[in-house]
Amino acid sequence: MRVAIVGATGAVGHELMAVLEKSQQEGKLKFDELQLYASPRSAGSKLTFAGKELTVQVTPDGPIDADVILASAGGSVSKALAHKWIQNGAVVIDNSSAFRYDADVPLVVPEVNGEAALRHKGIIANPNCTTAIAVVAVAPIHRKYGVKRMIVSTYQATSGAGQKGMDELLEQTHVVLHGGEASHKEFVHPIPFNVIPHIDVFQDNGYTKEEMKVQWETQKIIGDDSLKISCTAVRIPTLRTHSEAITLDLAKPATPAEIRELLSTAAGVEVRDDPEGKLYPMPLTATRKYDVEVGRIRESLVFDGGIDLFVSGDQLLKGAALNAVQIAEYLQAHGALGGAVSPQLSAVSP
Ligand code: A2P
Ligand code: 11C
Repeated sequence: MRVAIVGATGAVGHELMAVLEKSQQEGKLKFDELQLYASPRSAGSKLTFAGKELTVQVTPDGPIDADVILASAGGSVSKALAHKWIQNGAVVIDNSSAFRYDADVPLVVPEVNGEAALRHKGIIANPNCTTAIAVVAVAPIHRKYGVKRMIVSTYQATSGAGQKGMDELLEQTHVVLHGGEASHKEFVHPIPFNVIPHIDVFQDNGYTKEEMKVQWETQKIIGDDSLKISCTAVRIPTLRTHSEAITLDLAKPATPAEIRELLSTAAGVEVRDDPEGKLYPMPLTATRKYDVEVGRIRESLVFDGGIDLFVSGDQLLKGAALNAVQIAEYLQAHGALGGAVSPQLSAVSP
């Protein structure tokens, strides 16, 4: 069983390696070869996986001889190359938005619609981070109570713009703290001490593409096009955890206690909800955590029988790398991935 990472030197690539290592140690994803790819800029550089040095290679413009390819080098790279990578039978789990809305490409969050992954035709899409983080909390509620309408306001970390986004936050904060004026490149305005209600490009309806992705992708993952979602997506000066305030209008009324009880056993969720004890989801506590924190669960004052809640989830983990590896684990657990497995990982030389 051979795994490849395209975009191994990026922020998500880094997390993919960490999540893969843990998954292998825990016996979840069994594989015996890891190939690392990035742009020509990084070719020849070394990255350590499970105590072994692996060499980063130039991303091929043709087939990749692997069983599964975890791609996180951006939409344009995936769009141009993914169909070539899979010519020898590999499956791509793609972190970009290049294929998410194609009818024959499953869009998968394993806790919600893992079985959709089994119907792939060579490409499986990993959702937008904002959607993946929200949907682990909302899907169980939808299954039991029926979500009719959903209002989401996001607080999105700079990691959404990759390693360069996090670097810009740290560097420009340093500039401001030393009396300078912040500049910006990865974001549309300076990010230190600011919030920016503009992520991705504006659409004709006045919403940004990031905001529309939350509707398009949630509908596809949950399998319900009648679920209406209004989203306001906002970039904030944090490093790597997205938070979201979510209001749900439910078909069947629910109490906060019922929702707390339901989510306490939901996969991928950690209920963190004790306002008296100052316990609620926050980037500070959700960062580097696999589970999405859910709290501030309370009755909606707008929708009768509706619910308000707050979630925080690590953008690089459930929002990207972790979800991708979980899809691979799901495929393997269902006999849909990988051949022979040896206990030792063999390093791949270029
Ligand atoms: P490189 O480090 O060689 O530029 P991030 O999202 O953190 O910015 O990371 C992007 C990842 O995608 C990096 O690993 C980067 O490699 C890789 N990448 C960017 N452009 C290409 C390309 N044209 N072909 C292959 N990989 C690319
Ligand atoms: C952000 N959600 O926070 C974006 C990043 O569709 O995969 C991921 C964009 C995507 O900037």
